[in-house]
Amino acid sequence: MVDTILVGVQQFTTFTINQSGNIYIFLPDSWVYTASDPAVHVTGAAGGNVLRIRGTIGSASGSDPALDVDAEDTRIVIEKSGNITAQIGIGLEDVSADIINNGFISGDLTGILLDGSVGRLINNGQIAAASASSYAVSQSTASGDFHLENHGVISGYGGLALEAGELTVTLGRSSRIYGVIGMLVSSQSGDTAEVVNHGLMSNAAGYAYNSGAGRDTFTNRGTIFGDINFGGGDDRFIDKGRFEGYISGGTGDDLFVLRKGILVDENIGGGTDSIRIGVTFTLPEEVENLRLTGSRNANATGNADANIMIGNAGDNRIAGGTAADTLSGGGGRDTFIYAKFDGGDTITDFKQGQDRIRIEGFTQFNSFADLDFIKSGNNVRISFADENGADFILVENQKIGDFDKADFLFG
Ligand SMILES: [Ca+2]
Ligand SMILES: [Ca+2]
Ligand SMILES: [Ca+2]
Repeated sequence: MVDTILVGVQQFTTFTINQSGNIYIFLPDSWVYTASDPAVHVTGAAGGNVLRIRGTIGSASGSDPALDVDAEDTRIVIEKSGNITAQIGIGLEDVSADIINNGFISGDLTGILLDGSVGRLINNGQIAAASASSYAVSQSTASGDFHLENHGVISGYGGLALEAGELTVTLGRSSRIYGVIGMLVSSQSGDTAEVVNHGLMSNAAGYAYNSGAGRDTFTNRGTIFGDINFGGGDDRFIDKGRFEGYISGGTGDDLFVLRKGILVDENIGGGTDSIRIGVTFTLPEEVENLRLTGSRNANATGNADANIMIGNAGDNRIAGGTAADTLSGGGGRDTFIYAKFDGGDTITDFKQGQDRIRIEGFTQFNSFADLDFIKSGNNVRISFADENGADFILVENQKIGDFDKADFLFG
């Protein structure tokens, strides 16, 4: 039998809940305020309670949370008039809980401490951390599944400090996350973090998102001011909004699907990384592969790595740069750029009468008559052996007789 208990207390001593399975409604004019002990303590034996906070809960100092929950399956609803202010606003340790905040939670150290706890946090109100280097929501030990949804304001030195486990975060249209660090994800190898941002992450001086060794999948449909560091793992960033910052994929094979050119800072040897983008783009160092998306006429330029470069349905200029690059134009009228000392490149889908090869930088090979064509299986190898034995273009699925001077540009 579930009892609904109306709590109208106004007291300076701890309000203790030690019975299970009830609904406690803290009335709007209720308050519990302590010096350092928990203001409201749900003891370990008192599982399955619902707390609806319409009044004020607070403590002045001390390491105990103002709302200290030691019981499993607690549902906490901070209603609009609800207000929690302390060193640590709400604290949960190794328990499962469901927290919905529509009110105001403020902690000097942290607004909500989810120490090893699993469950769900939905914020429609405000969660703030006051002091330097503190986070509004902090999960300080590894845990299992955790789902966080924000439609309100989360602010502090840092917004969210989470352990990944299996983390899903949804930041809605009205979500605002402010801080020097927006989200810190202390993930381990094998952890996953899935984040969708529809709102604003504003972290002008630091990281909007800074993750660890786990696998991150981050979709941005909102606005991000600040840098992103994905750390280890095969990470994926899909930008469909506005992103103003630097991005680093760290180790692993990372994929960035971008709307516009951004600053990419890949670690040396950070896996095989790929960028998909619909506009002219030059691969930054240590990003290997580039695919143009959509149908806009755009150019793709590689770097000193062996690149896989793929054009889109539009007319593309595709230049692999040095090392052994693999170039594909896709549809449209594409121009493949080959410069002296570029090494041996392969063109996979040359279309006669449609695509062209521009040859640059040679002194002796500057007309069609200067080119050497050698049959190589189903392919044709265009060689520049007179000048540099390492330079050639392998054009797949062609016959020597297919080529004429209209296929080439020089200079
Ligand atoms: Ca990575
Ligand atoms: Ca194309
Ligand atoms: Ca290259």
